[in-house]
Amino acid sequence: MWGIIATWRMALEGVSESASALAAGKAASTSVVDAVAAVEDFPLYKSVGFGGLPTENGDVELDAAFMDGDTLAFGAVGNLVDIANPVRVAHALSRQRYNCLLVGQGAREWALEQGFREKTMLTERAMQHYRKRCRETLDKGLSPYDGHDTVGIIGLDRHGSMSVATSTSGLFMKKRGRLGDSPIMGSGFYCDSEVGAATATGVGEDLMKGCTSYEIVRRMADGMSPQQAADSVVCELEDRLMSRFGRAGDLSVVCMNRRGEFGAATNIKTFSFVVASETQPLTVFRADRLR
Ligand code: SD4
Repeated sequence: MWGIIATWRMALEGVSESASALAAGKAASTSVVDAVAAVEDFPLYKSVGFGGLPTENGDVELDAAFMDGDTLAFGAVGNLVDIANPVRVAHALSRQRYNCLLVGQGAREWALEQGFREKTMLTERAMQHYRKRCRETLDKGLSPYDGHDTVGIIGLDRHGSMSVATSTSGLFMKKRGRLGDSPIMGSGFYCDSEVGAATATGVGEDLMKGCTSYEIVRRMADGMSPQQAADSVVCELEDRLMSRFGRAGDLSVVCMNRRGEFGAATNIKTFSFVVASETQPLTVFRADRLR
């Protein structure tokens, strides 16, 4: 069995290529990294990689992660500036024994030392969005946070290995140095080849409150189907946030177990996700708000 699942329609092209690679027997690890890198490279996606929207200071600070479900090794970068493919840096970090999560200047220096390519990630189009937002919010002060989506991709290969990778520019107009859930293991992603994997998109500050991805994998380990695990985690987290915190941001998740069965859940009106597997032709699905 092989399979791949990704957050958002923007992953379609990358998933399509990696689905063929997985069908041909390629490893889950390289397949998910290549699929995420394809999204990072596309200049018109405003929330990932090249073309991502900037912080309130006008810099593009990117977060990305990778986890290998066989070894539980992970690598992640946060607030990485002007390096072409953050997910490839995260993948390389997962091969290190220590220093697997690097942020800011340290992450950039390490990437450059390793020979990763420098690239100006702020595009003219992203700059226009930024200037427009600055004008709109001149009186009220800057107010984050719309225009954000993370690509998160899970792969299962024919050898039974699973991997997950994420990449995002985080929240538009975020503070310099702000990290969301996407580079944080257990919140934005988790993967265990003996069970399955999950990845999240939405408001990182809220997704982290539930250790969302780890919780989904734990429920799958306890015997829930991927769909049951996704539904129950999103509903319960939203309830907890509402009753204890008084509000709940966007929470969307996808997951897959080691048999290639998948699930997705959201508390927003519609959330698109992409799936392909040995038994599921490449399809863009839409999950609707649970209730
Ligand atoms: C973050 N979770 O930085 C990311 C952003 C995102 O849909 O996924 N938005 O908080």
